[in-house]
Amino acid sequence: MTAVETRDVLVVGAGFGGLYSLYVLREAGFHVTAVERGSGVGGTWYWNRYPGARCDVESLQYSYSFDDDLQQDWEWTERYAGQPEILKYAQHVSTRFDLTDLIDFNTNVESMNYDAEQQQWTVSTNSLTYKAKFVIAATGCLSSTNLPDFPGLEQFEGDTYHTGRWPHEKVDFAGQRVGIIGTGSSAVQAIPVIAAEAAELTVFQRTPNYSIPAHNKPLDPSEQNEVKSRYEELRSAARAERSGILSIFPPNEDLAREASDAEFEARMNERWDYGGFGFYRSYIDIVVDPQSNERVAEYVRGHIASKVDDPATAALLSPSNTIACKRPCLDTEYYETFNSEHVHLVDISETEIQAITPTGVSVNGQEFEFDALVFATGFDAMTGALLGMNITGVDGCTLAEAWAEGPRTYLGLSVPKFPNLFTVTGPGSPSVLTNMIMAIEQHVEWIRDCLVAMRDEQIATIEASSDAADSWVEHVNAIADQTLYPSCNSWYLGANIPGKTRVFMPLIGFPAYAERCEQVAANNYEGFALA
Ligand code: N01
Repeated sequence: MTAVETRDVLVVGAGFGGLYSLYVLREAGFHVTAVERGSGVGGTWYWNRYPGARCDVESLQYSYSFDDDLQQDWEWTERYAGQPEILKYAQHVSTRFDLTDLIDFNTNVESMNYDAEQQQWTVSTNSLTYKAKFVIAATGCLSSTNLPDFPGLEQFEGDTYHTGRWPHEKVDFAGQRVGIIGTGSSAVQAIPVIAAEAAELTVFQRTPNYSIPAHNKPLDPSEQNEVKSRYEELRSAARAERSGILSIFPPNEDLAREASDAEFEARMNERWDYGGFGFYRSYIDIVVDPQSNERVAEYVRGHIASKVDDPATAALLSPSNTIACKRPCLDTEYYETFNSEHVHLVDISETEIQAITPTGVSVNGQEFEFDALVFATGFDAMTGALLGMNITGVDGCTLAEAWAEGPRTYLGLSVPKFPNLFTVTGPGSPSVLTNMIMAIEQHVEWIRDCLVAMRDEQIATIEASSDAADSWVEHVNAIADQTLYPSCNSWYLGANIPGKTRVFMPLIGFPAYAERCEQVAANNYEGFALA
C-alpha cells in the first residue's frame, strides 16, 4: 500500500514559484512540502537546457527581491543570464534558505481529489500519497511541452530532442546534419548556437517571427553595484510598470502614427541599438493601433532585409502579421545565421510536414535527411500543467470539465469548485506578460497572507465564487479586446494547440491587478466563500 503523508500545505513544483512558496509558508509556521517531478530545483530552468537558452528579462531584474542580503550577495555575470547561471541561482536559493530538504524530487502528481467532508486534498503521486489542507500549484506557465503529432515520428532512427526537455548531458552536434522544427523564442535562441556546431542545419519554419537584438554582454561591475545600491527603489518602480519590468527608456504617451519620419527613425534606431524589450515601449500605441503596429513591423522588416544576404531568404524570414501580438523574441545573431552556407530555411507555411521518416523529414514530396531532430514546438501554455494533474474538486467536478470553455479563474489564483487550491501565476493573472519572478512573489505573498488570515480566524476553506470567476474572465478578456493581442494565433490564446479553446489567458497590466488583489483581501476576501 502507498504510504500516506499529511501536510498543512502541499506545493507542486520546485521552480521559482515553488521555492518561494516553501520559504514563506515555512516561515509562517505551516508544515509544508513540495513535490517536484524533476531531480532538482529550477522548474523552467531545470528543463529548458537547450543550447543558447537565456532569459529575455535582464538578470538584475529577473531575480527575487524578498531578501536584500540575497540580492546584494548574488553576482550576475551578463546583461541577460544564461540558463546555467539561472539554474545555479535557483540551487543557491534552495540551499541558502534550507529549502532542499522540504522537496520530494522525482515525484510526479498523478491525480488530486478534494474530499469535502474532510476538507482536504488527496494528492496521488508516482511514489507517496499526500493529504493536505491546501495545495499550491506552482506548476509554471510554460512547463507542459507541445510535441505535435507528426506522422511517423516514432520511426526516426536518429536522436530527437525537445527544447523544453533537453538532456542534462551535453549534446554534441559536431559533424551532424540537424533539423529543427519551429521558429519561436526557443528556436531563435538555439538556432545560432546549434548552427555554430552542426555540419548542416535545416530550419523548418511555419510562421516567421519578429526578433529584436538582445545585445547581451558581460555585466559591468559598476552598473551592477549602482543597481544594488538602489535595489529597493528600483524594484518598487518596476512593480508600478505595466509589465513589472524597468527599461532605461521611460514610459511615454507618444503615438507612433503621429511621429514624423525623422523622429520615428531616430527613436526606433536608438532602441534597436540598445536591444531588448524596451524597443516595444517606443510608442504607446504599438499593440493597440494597427497602423502604428504596421509602421513598427515594417521598421523591423527593414532590418531583416539588411541582415540577410539572400533576398528570397530575407523575404521568408520577414513576418507579415501583427508585431508583438505573439510573444516577441530577442536574439543574438539569429537572422545573420541564415547567411551561412550550411544553414537552410524550409518554408512549411503552405505545406505542413508530411511525415517524419526513418531518416529525416518529408515535406511536399521532398526528403530531408538528418542525424538529429530538434522540436522547438513550444508548450501547452498556462493550462497544460494544471490539467495534466487530473484534478477533481467538489461534486466530482474535474478541472477539465470546469475549463471546457477555457480556463476560468478568479484573479488567476483560484477556481470555483476547487476549494483550498491556489494557482501561482495562473491563467487570468499577469504572469507571462510580466517579469515572472516579480509576479510569483506577489502571488505567493498573497496566498501566504490568506492562509495566515484563515488560520487566525479559524476558517477551514476558501473557494472562489462562480460569479466572481465569471466577471474576472470577462474583465481579462475586455482588457485584451482593447488591444491587438487577440488578433493572431498565439499561445497566449491557446491557438498553438489543436482543439484548445481560444481564450486570452494572461491579464494585461500588473499594477492594477496587484491593487485589486490587495482590495479583495482587505474586503474580507470578497468574491470568495469562506467557511
Ligand atoms: O514556443 P513557441 P517556444 N509544425 O510556441 C512551431 C518562453 N521562452 O518554446 O508559429 C510546424 O513560441 C510554431 O509555429 P507557428 C517565451 O514566452 C522564453 O519557442 O505555430 N511548426 C513556432 O514557430 C516563448 O514565447 C525564453 O506557426 C510547428 C514554434 O513551433 C515561450 O517560451 C526563451 C508546429 C513554437 O514556438 C514559448 O517559446 C524561450 C507544427 N505542427 C522561450 N507546431 C526566454 O525568456 C508548432 N510549431 C529566454
